[in-house]
Amino acid sequence: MKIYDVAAYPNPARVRIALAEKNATDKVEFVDVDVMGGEHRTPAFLAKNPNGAVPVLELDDGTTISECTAITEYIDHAFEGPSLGGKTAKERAVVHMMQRRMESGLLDAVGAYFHNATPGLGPDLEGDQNKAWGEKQKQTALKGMQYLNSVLADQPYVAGEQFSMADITAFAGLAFAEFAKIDIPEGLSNLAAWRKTMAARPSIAG
Ligand SMILES: N[C@@H](CCC(=O)N[C@@H](CS)C(=O)NCC(=O)O)C(=O)O
Repeated sequence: MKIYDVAAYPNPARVRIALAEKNATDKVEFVDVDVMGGEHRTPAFLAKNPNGAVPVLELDDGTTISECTAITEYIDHAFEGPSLGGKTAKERAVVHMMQRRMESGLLDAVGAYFHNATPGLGPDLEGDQNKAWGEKQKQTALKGMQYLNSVLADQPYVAGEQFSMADITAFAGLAFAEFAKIDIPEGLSNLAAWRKTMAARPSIAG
């Protein structure tokens, strides 16, 4: 199976962390996509992901799967190792709820700020910016950080007692925020402590 991505980007990082958690990184062939050169917007790439974004998982039978959550679901079920999506009905529901909160309220909000209110990927790729929307999404991301800090006051991981894909999404969101120069508000001590623990995990520290 192949993963089309750009190694250092925040969404591809989610999938790479998931693979590392399962000790399965070497089961995948990584294909570098020239995003800065616009390769992700060519007809050939849009046939793999009509949203024109990385990462994309391509199975050996030719099936293409985009969206990190869907790719992580595949990885979670295809490989042995710690569960990333929860085991019981309740665990799975809570993981998906929190993963989506971390996506819409943090990672995607940072992305919207980066692509709309900063130079983003540069003038060739950011042709349709909406600065006001981007700034609004920065506020959403800051609220998301406050929310996450409150969640982590009562539990060690984003979705409860176990590490999950919700932690991966949140960690990628904070990394993207740092890259986009969104300062994490002062005093979010639970968030800071959790982030330090995450950064030390072998799947993330490398
Ligand atoms: N919701 C998507 C987001 C994918 C995404 O936005 N990927 C970024 C890289 S981190 C991308 O390809 N951006 C290209 C662009 O903005 O033109 C997922 O979960 O995979």
